[in-house]
Amino acid sequence: MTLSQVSPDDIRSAFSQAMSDMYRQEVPQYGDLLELVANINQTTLDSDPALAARLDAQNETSRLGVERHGAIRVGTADELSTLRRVFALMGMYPVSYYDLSEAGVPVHSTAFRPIDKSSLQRNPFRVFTSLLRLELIEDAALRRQAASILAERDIFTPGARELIELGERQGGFARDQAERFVTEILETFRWHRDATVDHDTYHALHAAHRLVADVVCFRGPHINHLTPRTLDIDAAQAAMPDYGITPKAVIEGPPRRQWPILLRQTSFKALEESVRFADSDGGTHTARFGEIEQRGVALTPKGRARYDELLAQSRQAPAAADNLAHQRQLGEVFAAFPDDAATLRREALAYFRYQLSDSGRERLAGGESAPASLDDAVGTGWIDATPITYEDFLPVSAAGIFQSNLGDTQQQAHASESRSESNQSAFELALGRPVHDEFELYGRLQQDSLERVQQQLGIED
Ligand code: OOG
Ligand code: NI
Repeated sequence: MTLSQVSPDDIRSAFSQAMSDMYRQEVPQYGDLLELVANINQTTLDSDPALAARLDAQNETSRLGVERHGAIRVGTADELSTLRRVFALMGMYPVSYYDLSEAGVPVHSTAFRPIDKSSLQRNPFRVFTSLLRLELIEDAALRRQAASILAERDIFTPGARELIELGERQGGFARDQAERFVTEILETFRWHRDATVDHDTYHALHAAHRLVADVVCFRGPHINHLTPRTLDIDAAQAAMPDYGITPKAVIEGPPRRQWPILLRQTSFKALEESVRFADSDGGTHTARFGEIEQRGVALTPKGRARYDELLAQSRQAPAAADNLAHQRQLGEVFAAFPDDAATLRREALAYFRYQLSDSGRERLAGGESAPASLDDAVGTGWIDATPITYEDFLPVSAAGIFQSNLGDTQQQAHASESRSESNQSAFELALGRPVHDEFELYGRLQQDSLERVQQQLGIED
């Protein structure tokens, strides 16, 4: 990047805003959802000064109002790898591999997101991106037909393709180029009510799996939801009916906690939208829905293994009928998971960012020296340890979100949250590079903060 170039963080922010504006036009209920979440967040911050202070210390208050994730589904390796190049120009990189086929959904996925501290702080926009696995369509003729339909489409405008090349050649964009880039790329995510196939083809693909029809029958990977971040998802779920929104039955992920962990999500049903088929037949298609999420601290591999165990244990009980009962069941099982910052940190269950505290700074200036051990320095208030926010997704929750939008008749997900290696290399081949390991990224954020504060204090280790 040279001096006259726009930072990828600015491009990502502009793109995220443009996407939000477009989606608000396309799906008016999304506007209601934003309003609901903004109200809940304000009330939560007003009534919980400790939480407000914690978010401030994490430098997250400012990003909260712009924080979103979106989701798209693509059909070919070329579409996926070109999107990787597009997102890289916005400072977004593929993190983690999610195999949804274990839950009966014929896709595998990654999430494109910023990875370094300042970019995450600026705007953590993420796009959950799924690649359809055509090989899971059983009927060989239908599989070939789907592949040839996909081979004929280009989900990028000619202008977008030119700008991708240009941006890569220059190592970034000048301001006017960046603006054009955002405008051109937005086209890829737009909803088109004109399907590219006739009614019969749509039905055949739909019968194979609803997602197959959604990916194959349209001109591009329409954004299917944009999710704002709430600070209190239980309150948001309860308030949804007041805004004319019907939530799915249960909140996915861990239960409510004093120290929130990972990710909790709820969504509302997909909209039934009218479409026009290539033979001018009319019909409907459901693809787009609404979702809200609450984010907590990122867990270490040890914490995550504990989470997976408890989640699996909670799933042995018969499914609860409503969210209150579900949360009660989950809460009982998760009582075994520590719920205070000191234990989460000491037992290395979660990642923390270390910073010299105000009082540490004063004491240092006054000539005092800090305790040599990290635990003592945290215990005596020299160093603040604040939770590092989870920036990724959970496969079981994602499967639950997919399922709830496939209609209640389809089976519930029962995959484990554990990582599957099986198809990851095929996905990475299509993507054109390996995905980042989320644990490595969180570990590095923690380690960088630790080294900085140790240097400030002159502590060795
Ligand atoms: C993606 C569903 C997964 C999440 O938040 O877990 C997801 C999709 O429906 O395409 O967005
Ligand atoms: Ni989502």
